[in-house]
Amino acid sequence: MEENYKPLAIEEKIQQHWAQSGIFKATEDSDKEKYYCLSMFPYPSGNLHMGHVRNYTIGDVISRFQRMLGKNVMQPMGWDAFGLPAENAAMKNKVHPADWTYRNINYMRAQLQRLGFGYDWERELATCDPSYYRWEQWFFLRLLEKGLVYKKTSPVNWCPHDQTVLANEQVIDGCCWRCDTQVVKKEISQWFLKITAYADELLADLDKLDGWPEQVKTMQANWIGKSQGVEMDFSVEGTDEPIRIYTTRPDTVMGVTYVAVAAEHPLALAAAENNPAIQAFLDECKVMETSEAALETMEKKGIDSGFKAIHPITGEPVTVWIANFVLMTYGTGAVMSVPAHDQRDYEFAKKYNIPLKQVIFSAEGGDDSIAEQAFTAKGILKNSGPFDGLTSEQAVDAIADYLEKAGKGQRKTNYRLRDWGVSRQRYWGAPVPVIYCDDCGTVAVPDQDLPVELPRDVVLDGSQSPLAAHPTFPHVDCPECGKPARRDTDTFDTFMESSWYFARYAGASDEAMLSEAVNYWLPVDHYIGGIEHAILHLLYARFYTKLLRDEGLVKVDEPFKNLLTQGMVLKDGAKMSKSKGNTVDPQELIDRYGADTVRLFIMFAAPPEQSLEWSDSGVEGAFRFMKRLWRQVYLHVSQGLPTEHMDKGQLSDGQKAMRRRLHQTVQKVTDDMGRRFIFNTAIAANMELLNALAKFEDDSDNGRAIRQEALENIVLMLSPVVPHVCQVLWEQLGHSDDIVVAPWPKVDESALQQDSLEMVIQVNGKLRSKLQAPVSASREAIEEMALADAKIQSYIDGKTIRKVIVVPKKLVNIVV
Ligand code: LSU
Repeated sequence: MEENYKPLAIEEKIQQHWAQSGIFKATEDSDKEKYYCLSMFPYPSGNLHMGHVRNYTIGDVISRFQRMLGKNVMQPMGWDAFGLPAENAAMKNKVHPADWTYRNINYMRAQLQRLGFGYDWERELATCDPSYYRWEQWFFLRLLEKGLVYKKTSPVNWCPHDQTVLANEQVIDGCCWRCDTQVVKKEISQWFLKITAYADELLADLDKLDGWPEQVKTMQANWIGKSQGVEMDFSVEGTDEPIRIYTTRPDTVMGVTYVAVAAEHPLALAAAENNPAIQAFLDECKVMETSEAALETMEKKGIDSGFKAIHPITGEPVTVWIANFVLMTYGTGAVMSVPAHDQRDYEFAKKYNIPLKQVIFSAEGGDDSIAEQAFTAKGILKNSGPFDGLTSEQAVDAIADYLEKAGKGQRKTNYRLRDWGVSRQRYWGAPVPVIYCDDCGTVAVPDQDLPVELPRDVVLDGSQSPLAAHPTFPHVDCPECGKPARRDTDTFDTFMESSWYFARYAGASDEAMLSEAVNYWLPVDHYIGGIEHAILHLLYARFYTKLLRDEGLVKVDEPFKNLLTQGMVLKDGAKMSKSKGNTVDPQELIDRYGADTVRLFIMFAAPPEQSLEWSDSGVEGAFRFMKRLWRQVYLHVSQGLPTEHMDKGQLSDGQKAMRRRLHQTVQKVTDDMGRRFIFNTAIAANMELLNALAKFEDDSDNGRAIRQEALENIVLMLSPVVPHVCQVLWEQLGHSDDIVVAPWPKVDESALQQDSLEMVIQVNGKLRSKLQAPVSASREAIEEMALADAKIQSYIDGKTIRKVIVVPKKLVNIVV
């Protein structure tokens, strides 16, 4: 065995061995229990970020651990390859998005291999490959047949100068990122997937996800946003169309002092006719951002529409305002406003001098003043006519009943969730497989004509929709009547590809979207990825799984059994990012210390769900530990491996203590890694064990056999984290098999048993001595031993013993 640890040479050799032996290839013909471990696949953006390294190390450690526990493990990897970055890079560097993407894939694949991740590379996929997206197109057409997709107009960010649609991230302070022209909202026709049809199931099935963080389930539940409320109509003076509103607080309806409608509401449009001031306000609203975050923080503005709405219960007229915080795309595009009991309505009312009417008062006589802010709690109704004296809860029902009887409203369950708009007016994505014919209307591309391939020869100058501008792509004969027709020239949202890739890894096929093998592997047993995907990706993947199930393609209801959301990698307290200039390049570290040290540092620095603060000294520390581990095996091996078997019946107390320590560590590490998914403490326990072993200077036959046992176990237990060095050390410890498939250490229960244990002896509460007491000793016997202790004798000599307190297994306190 070499005296010194040389990571680079070792790692290259071991990685070659893994590649040649195909040890990570996963098959379905196993009598072992399956274990599908998946890390979120990367965008091939260039090179690996430290965040990727963390994500993929966690996944690899779990995979390797489960394999050693005897599971049939499948861990795949691939590329979320479509998307805007490739187009932007193409424009910037004059390189084709496909070339840019595949070059990045090749580079990043080599980096992943260099880190020693145990992937089944035969399952690798790239979503920009026509053999992948053809099935996405095929499935879209199945959904079209079922009525689960539809087209409707919906606003996009539009740059009037470049004549192009912009993604949200291309709008900087309301202007186009390229030409700085003010961006406007434009209504265009787009495809939607009916995720709302599954809202109830998506919400209810969160309860099945025991292995998900509560936080993520809460975020999803809030996003779906199921609420019980009342829908009611306010008639409008001078028009036939009432304003329909929805509220979850019908108990406050008697406090309505105005109604607010969106700038696109028909009433707003009617108000703007012949009124330039209102028209100007509507134009202003058109250039507004509509994200929820923007809505929260922007200045709330409005204008009196001139219309009066009639309160459905009091019959009194209230002003109809047009307000920038009401969105046509949300609910009915109108809200009832109760400024006394809603903070946003309150601020708006104060700004425009609209009256407030308090109708809810504190039941317990608490502070319910509306002098400074709205009173938003529930309480007792006053100023509410027939409903006076009711509690909010009672009033909800009473008012709903009243409105229903009067035919002016009804109870309604609402969802915050909207249907999923999947059309993107971009090039680098999967083409929407639809044709428009003047005679036949919207026609699906026939299955045998799939995939609709993305043409390579496009002009990308950022000023148009590249597919629409292509000389031949849009032109096609109608599959039904044969007359000239036009293709849809949009591409799909890239979340479409990531909604089913986990299934494709498990059941790829040339003949079908998914083969039968998918039912062997699904659900994913452990899914690891960033919290930024807590809502959209995870919700879309869950939705897609239900769609696939209803199409008979998979048998599960939910795709991911356990979910681990790893924390961010920070440097100097901030997320590592190029824009902040605080990134650490994983490649440099790998080149310098080797993959094992990087993996060890990442896993040791923090529990996976917490953020990890980067530390150069931490990396150095990890490297020093690798050298220590190597050295101890070296010292042991260079004496020649022990030939005698351990004689368990003949162990000294010291030997027993060492073995006990070893097996306690096995127990702890197994629990930390398998049940708690906490690896830093598992690694620390191994480090402590190695330190204890360094002090265990016992070269008897039994002593050496114990050292052999301990080193083997340490190497086994660390191998998921630092697999390369452990493979070499395993061989040096006399094994010819692959540690990758070696069984995980078992706890020897007999080694845990303790014949005696150390107890502290105090005199008047001060530590004075220690004693080895047999585990089975009675209180009386322990007391006797303590009093007989030579050191203790000197403290109690000549004094009166008042009391002796024995705390079993811990201490004896002698009060004198
Ligand atoms: N392709 C998508 C993606 O996020 C995933 C798909 C399933 C929607 C983590 C960090 C990230 C994710 C970083 C994984 C960068 C892949 C990445 N990551 N920190 N691709 O390439 O944690 O959370 O952006 O789980 O700085 O790495 O990230 S990605």
